[in-house]
Amino acid sequence: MGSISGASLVSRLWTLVAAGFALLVSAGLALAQDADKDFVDLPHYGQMNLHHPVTETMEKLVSLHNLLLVIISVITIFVMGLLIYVMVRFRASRNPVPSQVTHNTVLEIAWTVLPIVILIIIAIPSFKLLYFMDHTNEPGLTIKITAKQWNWQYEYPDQKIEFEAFIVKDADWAKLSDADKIRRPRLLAVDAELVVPVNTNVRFYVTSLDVMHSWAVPAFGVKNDAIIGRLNQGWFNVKKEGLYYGQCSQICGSGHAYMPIAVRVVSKEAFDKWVASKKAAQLPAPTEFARVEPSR
Ligand SMILES: [Cu+2]
Repeated sequence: MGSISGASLVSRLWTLVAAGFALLVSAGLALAQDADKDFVDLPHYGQMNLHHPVTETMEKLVSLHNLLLVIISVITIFVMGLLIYVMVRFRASRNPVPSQVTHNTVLEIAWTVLPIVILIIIAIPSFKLLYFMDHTNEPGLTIKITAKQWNWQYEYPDQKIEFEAFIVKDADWAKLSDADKIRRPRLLAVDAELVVPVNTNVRFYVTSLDVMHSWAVPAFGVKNDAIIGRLNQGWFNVKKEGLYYGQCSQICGSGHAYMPIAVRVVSKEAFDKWVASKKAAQLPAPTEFARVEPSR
């Protein structure tokens, strides 16, 4: 083995310094995004790890992911170490007569009990999170999401608002200003964003009119399948105002990549204003579909 030359040491140190600098810059960018009032959840240069969490669900998902990462890393390193040890220690040249051992009670109990303990350690937080994500008992707003090939239909039953959201076509997207192109990236920009209030439990029901789709917004830690004839339920409570993107996450045909999701999270006052303007702009429902209120 040759010793490390001075030049090589300097180049290694330089790589380390550069990596540290890149990390600082990306952390700075993330902080700058946090401070931004008009926050847009977009990937940034040098980003690592999952989406920046903006709901308690996503925070819990990130910590479960981190716990699993530690567990699988330790297991992988341990198994790798054992394999290397066995390959070296018991190689044919060093060990010409193979071992005839067939049983070892202590080892067998250990490799049965240890995985059980590890699985229990994983299962407890996993099930807790699963039940936490399942539903909310105190919804502040309810939304019905209907998927179809290839766009989303949104309905606010209590506010009596409904609209469809389509992807912005390339020709229209090209006409956007440069600043808008960054905030509303190609293939993610939609013509009508889903608007929800901040710090509110938003319950949503999701279904489909044709094939299976999936309504997913990574920063919220939400991904619920839209299935024909079924109403799936989910919820989120976003802590930070901004614009968040997601995509259909169930392969649903040739337009699968062209049904993005954009959710604009606004203050409660801004949400009320939006509801009022949306209602004013909406045409009255045809009489044959008008709701009949039960008489008391
Ligand atoms: Cu789809």
